[in-house]
Amino acid sequence: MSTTVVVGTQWGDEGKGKITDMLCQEADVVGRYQGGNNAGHTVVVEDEEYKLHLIPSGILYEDTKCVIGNGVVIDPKVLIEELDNLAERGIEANNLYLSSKAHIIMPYHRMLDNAEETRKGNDKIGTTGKGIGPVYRDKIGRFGIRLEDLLDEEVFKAKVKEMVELKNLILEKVYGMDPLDADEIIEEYLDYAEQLESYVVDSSLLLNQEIDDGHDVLFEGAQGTLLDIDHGTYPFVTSSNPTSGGVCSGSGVGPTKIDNVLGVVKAYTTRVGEGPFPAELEDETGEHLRDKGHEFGTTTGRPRRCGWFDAVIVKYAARVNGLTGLALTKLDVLDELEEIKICTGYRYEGEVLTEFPTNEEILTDCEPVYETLPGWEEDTTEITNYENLPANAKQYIERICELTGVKLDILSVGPKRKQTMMIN
Ligand code: 2SA
Ligand code: GDP
Ligand code: MG
Repeated sequence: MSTTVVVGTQWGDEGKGKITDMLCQEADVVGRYQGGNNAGHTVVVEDEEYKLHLIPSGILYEDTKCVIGNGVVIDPKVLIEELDNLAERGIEANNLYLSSKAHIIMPYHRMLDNAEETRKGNDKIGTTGKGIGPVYRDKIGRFGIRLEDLLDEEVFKAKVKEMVELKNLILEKVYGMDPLDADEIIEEYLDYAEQLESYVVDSSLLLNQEIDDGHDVLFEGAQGTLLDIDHGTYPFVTSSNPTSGGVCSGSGVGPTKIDNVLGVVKAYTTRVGEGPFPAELEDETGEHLRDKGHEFGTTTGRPRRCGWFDAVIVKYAARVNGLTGLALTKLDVLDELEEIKICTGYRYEGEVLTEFPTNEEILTDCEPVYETLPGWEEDTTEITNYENLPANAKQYIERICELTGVKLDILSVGPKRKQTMMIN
């Protein structure tokens, strides 16, 4: 029995959904602890592809309990749509649990997210437009509306009326938008309340009981380390803590109960949205990675920016997450390249930095320092045993482990379950 956290070590989309789904074969419970439906986690089972946004990637196993923790922000409309879509494909969410303390996304959050981005123009963050920043802002500002409020009609009505009055001032005066009608929102959301009520629980109690009963528990991070509000490339980040520390506050499980922190890492780097990206490739190789890796946003469809593997950021991710192992994904995307580069440092004002800079300006203005390794120019997608990998592929992986200081636990060479090697 163990408690394992699955975190993204880069800018998200490392393949956390696939890795979580794989680990769910053994897990009894899988929980989300931060983010919302900005996330897009893809799981491929046989020829079926599932894109999950709010529901943990354990839902495809009948007996795995799926928990949406207090640190997650829930758009009830999206959650109900996701449940309906799964039901249409024969997947019933009998084992879904929602924290009563999770905050809910309201229509004004989505509207403000998009209005603020438009207002920022060239300085925009490149958000997913799902209302994530505005809902977390209300949570921290103690204006938030939680799932438990939604279930109490009188409390909910009062809160919505107060908030709509306040938000209408901003929508009208700052953004010149039409005001919202509180009664319409109340009617819409009370209908959601009826549909979601049966899933709502004290999720901290549930998770701790599961751990104390000796069950295997997984926590599935969304986004990635460099999108963390504290440790990421601020201000070009999301508004939650995807790093492993976020598990404790976002689920109500203490740090002494966590055994492993598995860092999911793509064999190259991608980023969607604005912000610095030292190892970015704005050339044919970048396009090759995007085409072969199908690097388009799972939630928004936006093309992802692509670049070489950046060991500086993954070493940083190892530090801030306390990684115990790596799950390296998408190695197969590099199969056709003649040579492959790894960014090992950043050159800035005549010095080479090998620790991730805390200053955004350095990250924006630095030059990546690369070392070049030979490619393997062989198809790896059918390989099921690490020893059978081409020598140059093994050399590349070993160099990644050496530079980041973390051992390899899992290797993935395709989106399917069977294209996965468990190393340890
Ligand atoms: P937000 O919407 O406030 O969280 O956006 C803030 C930044 O966080 C980035 N972000 C993401 N980056 C990668 N993947 C995410 N999920 C989707 C996916 C993204 C998509 O799986 O592909 O479909 O576009 C995700 N969610 C948030 C976002 O790009 C901003 O840089
Ligand atoms: P997540 O947000 O970290 O769960 O990642 P996404 O699902 O947004 O993006 C990862 C994409 O890569 C998905 O389309 C996966 O099906 C796919 N994928 C995962 N692992 C591999 C792999 O090893 N090789 C290839 N070619 N695709 C993979
Ligand atoms: Mg994703």
